[in-house]
Parts: sequence; structure tokens; C-alpha cells
Amino acid sequence: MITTDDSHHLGKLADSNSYWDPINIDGEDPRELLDQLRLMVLIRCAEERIGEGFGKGVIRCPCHLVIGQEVPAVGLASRIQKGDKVFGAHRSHAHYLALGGDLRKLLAEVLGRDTGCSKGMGGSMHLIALEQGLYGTVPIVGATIPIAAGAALAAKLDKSDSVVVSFLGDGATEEGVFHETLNFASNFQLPVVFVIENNLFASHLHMSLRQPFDSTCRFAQAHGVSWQRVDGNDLVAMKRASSLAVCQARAGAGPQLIEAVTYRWRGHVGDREDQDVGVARKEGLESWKKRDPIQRLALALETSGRLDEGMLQDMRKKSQTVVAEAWEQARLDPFPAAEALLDRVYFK
Ligand SMILES: Cc1ncc(C[n+]2csc(CCOP(=O)(O)OP(=O)(O)O)c2C)c(N)n1
Ligand SMILES: [Mg+2]
Repeated sequence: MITTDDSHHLGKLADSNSYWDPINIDGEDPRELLDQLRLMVLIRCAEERIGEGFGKGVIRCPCHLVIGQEVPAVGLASRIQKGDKVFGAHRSHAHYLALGGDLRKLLAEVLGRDTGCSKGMGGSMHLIALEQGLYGTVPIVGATIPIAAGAALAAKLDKSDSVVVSFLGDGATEEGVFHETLNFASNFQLPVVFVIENNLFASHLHMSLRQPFDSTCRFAQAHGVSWQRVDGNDLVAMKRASSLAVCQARAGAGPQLIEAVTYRWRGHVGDREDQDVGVARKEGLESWKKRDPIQRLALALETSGRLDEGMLQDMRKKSQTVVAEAWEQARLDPFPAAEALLDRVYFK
């Protein structure tokens, strides 16, 4: 017998044609929201610049852009504190920037420069910013999930009040290690928050071609992990869910899972909107663009009299200038010396 419940179905959240509720900012600090809007605009401008550099062949490493799904990173990052640890994956530029990672070091990294956050040896998918709490991002799908649980186990054994966050995609829930880690984290009541950015796609494959149900919350339900599902293009909803999850994990209530339903505007890898790894993208993007997380937050702030169109344009111009300056500086930076190659790998 197969039984399903709310944890199995995304419902209207997955349908951009029927879903773009206004964002409710009642009770929120408008100055904080303006700062977070500015941060989302900065992330988007940085991603657009990286996309352009990739398209022109100036950037030579594969880049998985996050344009359209800026909310989960910014919402979660606003709720963690010093001593917490965050792990990302292959689409992690926003995680790095939202946590306060240095923009020039990100651009230098994707440009392969010695001044990059991984000394130009890692590229877009090996980002790190320890001071800001980002303990690493890797390209192997699912690889950081058990490492995050290990860090959470260490925090628990050390009796520290640190929380660990693991960002992953819907595709990563198809890796066995995800399920093993959820079971382990639940069994040992670890202070870890799993944030699944469910953008409905893994590479070119839609969820409906890969899984019997579209919501990944059912995996939390199966392993006795507390879960929340949010509109991943609504910053306020993401912040509220993150507050609850992080507080619960810190208070010893065990692992938490947030599924943030969102959508990427660019293809799986690279700057093009019309292709996922060489496969033509189907319809859907135009309607998802109407659910733009930046425009929706801007609209809510405008409606409450906290923002006008001029201010948003000004944010965009300033971000473009900051990104352009960091880009030009990073491009002048040197490449690593050839002999540095063996300094940065483990070998016997
Ligand atoms: C173990 C492993 N299998 C396959 C790949 C190739 N690959 C890279 S990203 C990706 C899709 C991941 O989808 P998802 O987790 O939903 O993240 P998204 O790209 O949507 O952000 C795949 C299959 C990989 N890097 N690692
Ligand atoms: Mg995905």
C-alpha cells in the first residue's frame, strides 16, 4: 500500500503560473530587509558578471550560476552566528557571498588567480571562507552532506552551541549518502540544518522524470527529522523558516530540514538560458521570472513605502560598479606559479 501526505507534494509552489503571492513583510525590520535586498542585488550582479566572463571564455572553469535563486542563501545566512559552520556544493557563489565572503577573492578564484579564495586552484566549485563560516563547497554531488553531519557531531561532543548547515540540491537527495546522513543525524540528534534548494531540476532532468513525488520533505519525515517547506523565492518566508530551524537545532532539538522551492534562470552550467548541458530547455522560465525573488521583495518594500524604483536602480548601479572594480582588480592579479601545483595537494 502506498500512502502519501503533505510531505510528498509541492503543490502550487511548483507551479509558477499559479503562484506569486505577495511577500508579507509585516513585523519585519525594514532596514534589515533593505540590506538583504541590496545583498541579493549584489549577488545577481556578480553572477551576471561571471556569466559574461564565462561566455567570453575569460573564465575557464565550469560555473553553475544561481541567478533567480538568491533567497535561500541570503535568508539562511541572516540567521547564523559566529562559530556556526556552513557547507555548500557546486552552485555556491551565493552561499559564499551571503555569508560575507570577499567578492574579489571569489572573482579571482573563478579567474584562476593566485589571490582567489582557493589560491586559484579550485575554481567556482571549491570555495572557502573560514572566517565567515563557509567550510567548503565541492563539485561531487552529495559529498558535503556527511561532512556537515560530522562537523555537527563534533560540535555536540564538544558541547558547543554551534549549528552546522548543509546546502544541497534536489538532485543530491538521490545520493544514498543523503539518506544515510539523515538517519545518522536523527539517531544522534545532531545540530545540523539541511537546506534543500529544490529548483526542480538536476542538470537537464525535471523532478517528474527522476522521482515518484516532487517534494523532498518526505525524506525528512521518513527519518524523523523536523521539516519545513517554503517558497524559496520569498525572502521573508526563508528567514522565518531559518530562524526556527537554526534555533531548534541550537537548542538541542536535533536535525532540521528546510526545502526551499525555487528555480534557476540560467542553464545547469554556464551562462546560457536556453540550454542545460547541451539539451534545449523547455518552457517555464518566463513564468518563473515573474516570480523573481528580487522584484517580489522590492514590490513589498515599495508597497509599504520603504523603497522606490529609483532606490532599486541605484542599488543595481552601485553593485555593478563594485563588481566591475573587483573584476578589474582580480584580472590584474597573477596566476599561481607552476611550482605551486604540488604545494596544494596531498601526496606521499
Ligand atoms: C556524484 C556525482 N554525480 C553526478 C555529478 C554530475 N552533476 C553535477 S551537478 C548535477 C545535478 C545536481 O542537481 P541538484 O543537486 O538538484 O543541484 P542543482 O544543480 O539543481 O543546483 C549532476 C548530476 C556529480 N558532480 N557528482
Ligand atoms: Mg536541482
